[in-house]
Amino acid sequence: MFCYQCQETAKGTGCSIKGVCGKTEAVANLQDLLVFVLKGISIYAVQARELGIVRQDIDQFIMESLFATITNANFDKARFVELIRKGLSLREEMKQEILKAGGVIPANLHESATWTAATVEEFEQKAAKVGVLATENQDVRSLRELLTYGLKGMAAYLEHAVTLGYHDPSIFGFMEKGLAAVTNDSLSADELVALVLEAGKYGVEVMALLDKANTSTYGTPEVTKVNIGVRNNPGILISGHDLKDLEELLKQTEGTGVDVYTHGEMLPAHYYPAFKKYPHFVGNYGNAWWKQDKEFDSFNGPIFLTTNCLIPPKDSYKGRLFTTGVVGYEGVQHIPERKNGQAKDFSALIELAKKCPAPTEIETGEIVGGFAHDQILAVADKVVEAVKSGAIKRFFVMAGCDGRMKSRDYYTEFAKVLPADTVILTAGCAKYKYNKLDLGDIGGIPRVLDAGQCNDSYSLAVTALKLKEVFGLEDINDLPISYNIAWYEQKAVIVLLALLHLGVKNIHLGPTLPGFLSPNVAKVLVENFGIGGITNVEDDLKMFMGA
Ligand code: FSO
Ligand code: SF4
Repeated sequence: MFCYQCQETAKGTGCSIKGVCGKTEAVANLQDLLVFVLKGISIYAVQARELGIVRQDIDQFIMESLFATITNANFDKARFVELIRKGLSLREEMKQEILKAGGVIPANLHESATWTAATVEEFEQKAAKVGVLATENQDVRSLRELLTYGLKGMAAYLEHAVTLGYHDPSIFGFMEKGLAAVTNDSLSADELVALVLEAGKYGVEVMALLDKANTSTYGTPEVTKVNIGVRNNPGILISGHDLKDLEELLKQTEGTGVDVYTHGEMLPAHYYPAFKKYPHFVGNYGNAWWKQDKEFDSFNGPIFLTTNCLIPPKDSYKGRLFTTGVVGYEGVQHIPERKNGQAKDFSALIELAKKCPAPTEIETGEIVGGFAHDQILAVADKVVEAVKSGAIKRFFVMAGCDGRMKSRDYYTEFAKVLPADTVILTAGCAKYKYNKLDLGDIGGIPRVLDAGQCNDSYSLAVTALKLKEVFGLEDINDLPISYNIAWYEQKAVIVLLALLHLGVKNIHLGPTLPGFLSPNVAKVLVENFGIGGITNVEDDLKMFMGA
């Protein structure tokens, strides 16, 4: 195996024996083979699109499969075998559609479009040969993987939008174009760079689509105080990012005496008007994903993982864990998909919850969030006034991810030393590094403004664009905003590419730069976009404040 798609990759260069995330060699290789098959399907899908043929089921298969290979989503070997089999059969269907429409299949297609096999042993043999290292030139490999990880992030955001009934064929089209392109040996480095930047354009579009899907379905997030303590009833803990799963769970638990709590990235669900009406939607339990091994234990009741952010479960709570959608883990109960528009069935979780003790309290109090773009725009006058009067000197976008590494304490320290006339704009689970510090407010504007999930990073871009307009600036980089972003997995990659597309420069990424950036690719990003890493709190603060 060789995987270097996330920030925690072994030694910053690549996991080659077992994933730091817990992914086994067998699963890592099968994920590579699945992506290989998706590239083959995409080669046909691109040709089919030119002939006016679009197969929505195949588009969605590609999207869901990419999502399943994101860090911490699925550890279940059997699931990948099943997806590879299905992929091979859909690839054949796509090819037949082209032939039926009078298309000619080109000779010398990439192997991903022609290789086939049926047994798990054959899959495993092939899987070991089609991974990241199959591309020998390290710069080409770096660009191909940067694009692929961007596409994985894009797939995750798109999946959430599609689940709520929001589609955009052009995003599927780009995803397939990108996957097909990474098999093309004749593309130059410049052409690959152009595709990476184009991914950023679709990154903005997919985030805008998701924003529309979420707000049209569940209302506009409101500034909200979220309880972080517990009650005495049994509870179900829901994590991941899928709001539709949450909606159905809240409906089905209503009146059962079972409370519902959020964990990790589900916290921002409390900001939506649609979910506030449920009195048994009690609060948020715990912190970011990586603390789940302790917090799932003390929660005492069933835990429901709707998307990525699963870590290999401890035996002490494995029997209380449920997955759904793209998430999976061998031996963990999986809630089947919706059929014919019917809601998922959560009765197993509810029955189990009734037999479990109430959660053990680990914290008390409240945290405040819900500063999505509409809320910030509602107080735009106040914000503009505060900037003009000098009460707010600078905004710091500190969105992104949290993670296990000790070096991430940097972000807590950085938040603590930021001058009192600065405001943090956040989204994603990075917020847990400072959302429980008492950083106060500036004339009623809290110093940490949480826009929501990493899925809501779009909100921060809208806020920046709006401020640029209000201040009458030509360039988004003339705003008093600095970007000190923490990354972990592939959704952060598409957010980064989206910000680059919007013209944002001088983004600092930490706690380490991606291991998949070769020195030359990193140089391109530094020279063209001023991308940088982090050093230490003191020096970085001086650098950001222009001292
Ligand atoms: Fe965090 Fe990143 Fe959103 Fe993750 S922002 S780390 S596993 O993406 O999912 O919460
Ligand atoms: Fe390693 Fe990250 Fe890949 Fe897991 S996802 S195998 S931790 S690089």
